[in-house]
Amino acid sequence: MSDQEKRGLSRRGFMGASATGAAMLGGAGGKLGLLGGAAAITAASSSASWASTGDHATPAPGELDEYYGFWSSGQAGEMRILGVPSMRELMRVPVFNRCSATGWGQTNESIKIMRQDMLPETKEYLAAQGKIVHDNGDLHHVHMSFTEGKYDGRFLFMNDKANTRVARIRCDVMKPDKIIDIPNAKAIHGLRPQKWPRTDYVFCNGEDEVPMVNDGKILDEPEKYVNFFSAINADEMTVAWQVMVSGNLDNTDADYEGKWAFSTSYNSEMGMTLPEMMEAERDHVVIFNIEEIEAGIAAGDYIELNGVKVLDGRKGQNKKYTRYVPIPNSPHGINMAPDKKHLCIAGKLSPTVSVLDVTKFDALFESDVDPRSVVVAEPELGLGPLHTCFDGKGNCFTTLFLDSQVVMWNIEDAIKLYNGEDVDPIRNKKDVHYQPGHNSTTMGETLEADGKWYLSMNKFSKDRFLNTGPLKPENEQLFAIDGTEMELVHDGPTFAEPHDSILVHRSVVNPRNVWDRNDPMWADARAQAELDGVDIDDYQDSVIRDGNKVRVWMSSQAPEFSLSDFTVKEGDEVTVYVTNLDDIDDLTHGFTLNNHGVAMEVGPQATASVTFTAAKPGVYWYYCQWFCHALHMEMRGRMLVEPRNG
Ligand code: RUQ
Ligand code: CUA
Repeated sequence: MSDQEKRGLSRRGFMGASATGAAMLGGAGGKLGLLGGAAAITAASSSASWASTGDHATPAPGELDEYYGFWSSGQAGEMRILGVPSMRELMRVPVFNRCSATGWGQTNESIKIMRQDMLPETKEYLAAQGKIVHDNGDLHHVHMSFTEGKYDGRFLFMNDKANTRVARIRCDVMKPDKIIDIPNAKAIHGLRPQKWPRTDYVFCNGEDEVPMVNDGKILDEPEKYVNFFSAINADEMTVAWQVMVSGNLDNTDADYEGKWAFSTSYNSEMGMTLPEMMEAERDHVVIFNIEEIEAGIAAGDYIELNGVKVLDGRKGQNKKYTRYVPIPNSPHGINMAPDKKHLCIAGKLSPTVSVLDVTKFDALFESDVDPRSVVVAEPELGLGPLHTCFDGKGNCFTTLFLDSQVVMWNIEDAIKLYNGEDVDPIRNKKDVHYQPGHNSTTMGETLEADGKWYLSMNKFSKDRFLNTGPLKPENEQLFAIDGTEMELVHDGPTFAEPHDSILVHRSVVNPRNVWDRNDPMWADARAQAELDGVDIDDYQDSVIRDGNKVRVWMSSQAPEFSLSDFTVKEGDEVTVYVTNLDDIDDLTHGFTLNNHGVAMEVGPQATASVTFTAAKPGVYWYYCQWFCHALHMEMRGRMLVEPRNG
C-alpha cells in the first residue's frame, strides 16, 4: 500500500474511531471493506485534474454560472450566494448576524427589520443586556417560495435555531425584509415552504420541547412538555397557527398537492437525557393534515397561547390533525421526491431510508389502518443516512455521514426489493471528504428537477487543506450527475457551516442592479425627511437640531459626500442619513465614522441611516469604506464634536 493510500485510509478511519463503534465495524467489513476504501481514496485524490477536463469543465473566467446556489451558513447566521457549477462565492447576506461591512444590525433600516416583529419578552431581555438586537444566529435551512411546485423567485425563507426566529429575504434586492420571533416554540430548526398551489405557508419545527406553561416552575414533569409545529403566513410573516406534538421535531417538508406537511421526530420517549432519548426502537414521522387543521381553527378547536392559535395534535389525542408513523430510531432528513408521490426519510442511526407513499395518507386519516402501511420501501443504504435529494429521473442521492459517502439509488427498485423481488436499488456510491450532512441537486426540490449537478456539503475537511490551526474549514464537493457515473468537478473549503443549500436555475432569479428610490426599506427616513423639509431624492445637505438630537442629511456621489463637515455637541444623539445618488451598477458607497463603531453600506440609489452618540470633543473623520472611485481614499469629511457647555 502506498503512503498516500495509508494516509487516505487513516484519514477516513479518523471519524470511525469516535463514531458509534459497533455500527462502524459493521460498515468497514460489510459495506466498504478496507481495500475498497483505500482504492476509492486513490481515485478521489486524483480528482484535481477532473475540474478542467472533459465535458464538465466549469465556467471560464468572465463566464456566468447557470445556477444560483443559496447557502445557509449555520452558526455564522448569514445567507450566502454562490455560482454553480463554478462554486464561486458571490455574496454574503447578513440576516441573523451583525455585519461590519454592511452595517446590518446597526443601520436604522436593518434594526427596524430585526425588531419590528420581535416578541416583547425578547426586547425586554435584550434591553436588560444593554442590547437592541441579537448578535448571533444559527441559520440552517434556506428555501425559496414556490408557485405550483416550482421556484417563483419571489422570496427566500430561513430559520434561526439559536434564537427561534424565521426570516424572509426579498429576491429582488437580496436583503431581508422580515425577521420574526416564533412564540411558544423553542429552537426553530426544520423549515420548508408550501409547494402547492403556492407558498401560502412556511412550515417550521421547534426542536426543543418545553413545559406547556414555561414559567420556571416545571423541570421534571415530562408529561407537561410539548413541542410546537408552526405554520407561518408567508405573505404577512405572521404565525398562522401552531400544532402541539409529542416528540422533538427535526426536519420538515411538504407535498406537491398542498395537503400535507410532515416532520421527522426523534425522542418519541420525551426523554431529557441521552439514554432516555435512545430507549425506544422507533421514533416517528408526524403527518400534518392541512385541511383538517384549517377546519379545526374555523371550528374554534384551539387554545390561544401568547397570541397564537394552538391545536392539539399530540399522540393519543386521535384528532384528525396529525398521524404518527413509526420510523426506525432518530430519523433526520425528510425529503419529498419530485415524482409527487414518494417521501424519503433518512434513518441517521438506522442504515435505512424509509420511503412513504403520500397518496396513502388519506387512508391513514380515514380509518384505523396500520400507520406503517404507508411505508413502501426501506432500503439499507449505508451508515448514517442524513439527507436525500433527487435527479427528477427516479433516482435519489443520500448522504451517509458515518461512511463518508453519497449513495445514488433508485426508488422503483427499492420498492421492488421491499416487495420481495431480488433487485439492488443502489446505483452508485462515491466517497466524499468527509462526513456529509446536507446535499442538493439542481432544481431538485421542485417539479423542474433537472439532474445536472449534485452538491455534497461535508462537515469535516480534516487534513485535506493547508492547516489553519485547531479550527478547520469544512468542505464541499460538486459532482456532475448527467452522465452514467457521478463525476467530481469541485472540491473546496468553506467557512462555518455549509449547512444546507438550494440550487436554482438563473432564469428564476432576477435581482435589480440599483435600488428603486421608492423602496420601502427606508420609508422611515423618507417620512422624517418630509418632516425636516429635506428632499432625499436630490442633492441634500442639512443639519437639523432637535433638542439633544441631531439629524444630518447628506448625499454621496463618487467621490464625494455632499457634506465635507458638520458640527454636533458631545453626547448628542446623532443620526446620519446618506442617500447614494449614483445610479450605476456596482457603485456602492459607505459611511464609516472613526472611533464611533459606525459603518454602513449605501447601495446605488439607496438611503441608509445610522444613529450614534457623539463622543468626547474633537474632530472625527468619516470616510467611504466601499471602494468606489480612483479618489475613494479622498471620499471623506469631518465631524466636529464641540464641548457640551462650550
Ligand atoms: S439538519 S445535517 Cu439542521 Cu439541516 Cu441535517
Ligand atoms: Cu465612495 Cu468609496
